[in-house]
Amino acid sequence: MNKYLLGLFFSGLFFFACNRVEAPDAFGPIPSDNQLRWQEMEYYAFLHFSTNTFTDEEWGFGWDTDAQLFNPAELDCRQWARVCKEVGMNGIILTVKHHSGFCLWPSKYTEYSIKNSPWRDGKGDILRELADACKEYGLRLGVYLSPWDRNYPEYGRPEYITYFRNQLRELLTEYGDIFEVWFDGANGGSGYYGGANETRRIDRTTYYDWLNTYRLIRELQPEIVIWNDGGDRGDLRWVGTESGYVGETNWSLLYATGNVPEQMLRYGVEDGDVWCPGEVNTSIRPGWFYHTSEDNRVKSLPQLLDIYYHSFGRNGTLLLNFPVDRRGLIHENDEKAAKELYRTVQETFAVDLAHQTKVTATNVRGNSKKFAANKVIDGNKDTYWTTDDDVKTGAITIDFGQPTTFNRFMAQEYIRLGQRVKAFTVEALVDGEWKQLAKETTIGYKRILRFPAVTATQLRFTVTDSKAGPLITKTGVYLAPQVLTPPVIVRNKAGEISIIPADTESEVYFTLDGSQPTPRSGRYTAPVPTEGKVEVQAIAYEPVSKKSSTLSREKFDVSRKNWTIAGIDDERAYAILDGNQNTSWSQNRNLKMPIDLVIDLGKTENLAGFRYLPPQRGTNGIITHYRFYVSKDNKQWTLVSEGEFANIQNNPLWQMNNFAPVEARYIKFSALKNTRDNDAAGYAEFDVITN
Ligand code: FUL
Repeated sequence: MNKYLLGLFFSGLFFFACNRVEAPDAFGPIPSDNQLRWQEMEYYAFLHFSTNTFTDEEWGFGWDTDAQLFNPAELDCRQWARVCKEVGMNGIILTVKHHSGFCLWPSKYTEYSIKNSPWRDGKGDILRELADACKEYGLRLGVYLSPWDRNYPEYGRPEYITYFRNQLRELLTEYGDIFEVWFDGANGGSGYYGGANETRRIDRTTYYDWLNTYRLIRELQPEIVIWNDGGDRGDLRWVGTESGYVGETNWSLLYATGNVPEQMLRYGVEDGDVWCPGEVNTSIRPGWFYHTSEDNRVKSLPQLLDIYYHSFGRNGTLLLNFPVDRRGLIHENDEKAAKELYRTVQETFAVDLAHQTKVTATNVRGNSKKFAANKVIDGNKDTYWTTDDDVKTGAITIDFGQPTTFNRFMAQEYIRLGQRVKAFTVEALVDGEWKQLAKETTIGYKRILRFPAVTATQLRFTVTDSKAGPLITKTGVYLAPQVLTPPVIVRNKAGEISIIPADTESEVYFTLDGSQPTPRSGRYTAPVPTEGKVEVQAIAYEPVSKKSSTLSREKFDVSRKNWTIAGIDDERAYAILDGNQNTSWSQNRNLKMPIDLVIDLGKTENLAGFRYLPPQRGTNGIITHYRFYVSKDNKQWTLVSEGEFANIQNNPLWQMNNFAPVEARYIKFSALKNTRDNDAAGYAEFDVITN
């Protein structure tokens, strides 16, 4: 054999040997095919739509709202699907039945549905129209069927479970493939219940007999994933908040049985025995349902970007809600905001600076090409870089070949064989020296890091701790465009307006006359004294790039300068009038509900409503039921409003209530009940709305 043939023989043998290196075994729990398919969807829409849309509520009561009220004259499911597709989403989950029990499909099992509404003369089927639209636009379809039904007469009794399963059977057999079913855990207790009008408590762990319901679901839709925050473990978990984020450390693992405390929802558990990844659900507006009053409170681009990076940038998926409006459409403002987010994300991730670079690793499994470092940039989600079985740490170095500027880093584990990485660092080679950019914990399906732009010739990604040899399927390096965060506007009790920028580089410009601020309007330098009603609009402006942020806008009512909290001799109580949402005050712990808060407004005002912001830190003292009284003399009181703050526990926003205008100098807010059923009444802020 000549030298040439011998060389060929040995390199052939070497090639053969390399490619015979076996793939590692799975480590710990692994995702099912359904969970994997779902994870890769990454981004999909929630649509909240029901009678609530027409009553301006977050939680409807049921029977007391006539189905006749439901009449979305311009309803167009193709518009919903078009918007979702155009903003980069892959599916839609519709609230086919929310807590009020009203059904958006003509269920055979109830009269409380669109069949008794004027919409399409009672002959329509919203779910059918949506299923068709999803097919046309290539989107997957999911359903939210509320387990709590505040209308159904048998709720709380075994008969309701039969009703619930009958409805599920309709939904899962008559509308084609359903990718996800969503079972909300809310159970406020009180309801109309066919006229009983009472509080019905159920045991969430036993009442719904979930395991048999799951069996039925999987039989009808073998490819579905089940989301359940109220009972036995489904396929996916809630992340414990509706504000749009999951923990930076985020294991897609949970314990198969037992209670799930909030910590576990937020972070998953490292030694969990079942695969249960987190889905981040949040709304593009403050509320889940449409309220005209929130038309200008759609989340800004920086807020949406935070949600983006804090959800599927942290090994979650993002279920972003559009509240369908009274016309039956996704509102223009919501569409615009979601498109801006999509454009920015597209722009950020269009060019992967690691593509076509030289990538090396400290260790490669069996020295095999199959597991080599460059697998992280080959664009193939079925290949990965990994190490020998006894090596649990290792680094990948990306050599750009020239100074390269970037501010985002992305890494993905090959989760088919389990989630492994416990800790990693990212460093940049700047002027010949390694500089640490990040020191983080988990990766999972996808982790994206943001840091200030850096110019470097190399990037080093080191897995510093892992349960077993790390399996990295992709890394990416990007340069995101600069997006300025709009400033925060607050007014203190004295009436002084402060406008706070998010960073030190940008300047702030503002107006008080309702006009659009520009770098030629007043520049903010110090708190601005104001009296009475005022509308403040402000922008952040960066003089070098000449970029402006989106607009911040706040409307303030009468000044609270002369207000006093009656009968309270404690300065700390004034935290509720200081304009700072992060400070709060709780009434004396020895009081028993109802607990009254009496405020002297200092002079007679023409009152038309009030606003209450619950404590923003912790969950104690969040008031759910109230009565609101007014008085001219602090003796004779008139009740002007009473009711419930729906969904305030999961979504602790400003609660606004309007009533027929009335002249008064004193107000009394009486707390009747809180989310924990104890005697704590807490407030972050309290304000009035004048006519
Ligand atoms: C909550 C519900 O009570 C809200 O109304 C909303 O549907 C949200 C997605 O889940 O817990």
